[in-house]
Amino acid sequence: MQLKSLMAGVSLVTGTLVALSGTMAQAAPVRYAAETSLTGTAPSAAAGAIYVSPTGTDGAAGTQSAPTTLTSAIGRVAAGGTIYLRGGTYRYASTVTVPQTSNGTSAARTTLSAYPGETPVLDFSAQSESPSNRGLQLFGSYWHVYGISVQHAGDNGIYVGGSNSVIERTVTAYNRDTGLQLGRIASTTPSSQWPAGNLILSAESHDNADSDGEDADGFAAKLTTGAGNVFRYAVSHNNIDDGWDLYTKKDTGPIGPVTIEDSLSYDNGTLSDGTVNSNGDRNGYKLGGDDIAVNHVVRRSIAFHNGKHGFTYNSNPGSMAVSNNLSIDNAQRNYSWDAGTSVFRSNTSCRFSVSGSNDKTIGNADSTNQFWKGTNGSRCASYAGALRWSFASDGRLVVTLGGRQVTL
Ligand SMILES: [Ca+2]
Ligand SMILES: [Ca+2]
Ligand SMILES: [Ca+2]
Ligand SMILES: [Ca+2]
Repeated sequence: MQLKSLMAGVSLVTGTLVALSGTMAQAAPVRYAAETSLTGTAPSAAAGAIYVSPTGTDGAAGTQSAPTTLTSAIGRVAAGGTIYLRGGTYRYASTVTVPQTSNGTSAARTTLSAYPGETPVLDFSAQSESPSNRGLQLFGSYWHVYGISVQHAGDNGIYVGGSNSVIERTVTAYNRDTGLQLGRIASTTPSSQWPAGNLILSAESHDNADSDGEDADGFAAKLTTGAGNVFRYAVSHNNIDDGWDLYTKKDTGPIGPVTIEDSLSYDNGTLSDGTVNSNGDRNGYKLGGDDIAVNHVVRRSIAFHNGKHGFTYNSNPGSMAVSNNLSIDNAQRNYSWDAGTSVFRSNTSCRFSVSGSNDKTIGNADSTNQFWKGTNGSRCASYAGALRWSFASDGRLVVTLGGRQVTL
């Protein structure tokens, strides 16, 4: 039932999002299969790989014919080695951790990948909702995680505490805190060792929800993250709190600058089944906290039909570079900045069916922007209609509005 419900949810959200009504059209689960066909940037078959299957055993050799378990494979993989997860559902009651001592190198990341053409799903339904019940914890550095779904964890689905890893084509869904979150390994971890230089690539995060509705975002690099973390071609939707959250707090100090590019955030604040929690913040991209300046970069990204603001500075008074973004029909402001010295270039704001509020920006905004102050600018004519998206075989995010491909 768990797999079935994930498949149903994924097929639903990969269908058509009708802009005017918010109704999702039905669609066969075709894209889910295509998305994990691994024909694009997937790691190629590696000699000496360790094979893992849902029916593997700890003591098995880890060959194709004698697969082992994920936890055993993590314990024995060499730096730069490869673990293949065969398709199917892996049920865990305890967190799976890649320890801080397990590192690849910049020349050869250690790979944890779906076996080509297959879909491994790590399911943590057996966990209760608790901060100590994360799904997959990546504390090692220089890893490449590819093509894995993590669902129903009692806290984050995937938590990245290490640095310089690539997290690609993952799907984090129905977890009871943020789907994919970056943060320090322990409360004693110094800020010099906060996770840095990670790339979240062609990843999807949806329907994550905590019971009080306050914390579960799609993606978060917040509170205790270092410099150089990048989200590219990432899609966050139907999470109970925000699509992205870059919150920073006085008691832990500023996080490092984050880059979000070529990404999509839609319908956050409302789960796919229609659930809304009044505690949810519901922003597409929440870019700050506690009046702390951090100079994030947000470019070529789309906020669509989120329950509060599309892009919000959220009290970040820094100099963010905000360029070539598109924000449509978010419930309050499409762009919301009340302070700071951010630089805005070539951003577009449109309203077709949600009245909302006028955009507000403080900082350096020139005439290349078309903000919404009661009327649509000329560029909006190209952006009317239903939202659809998919990942191209090379991992690029392809978004269409009204059947027209969006190029920002
Ligand atoms: Ca948590
Ligand atoms: Ca919140
Ligand atoms: Ca909570
Ligand atoms: Ca949040």
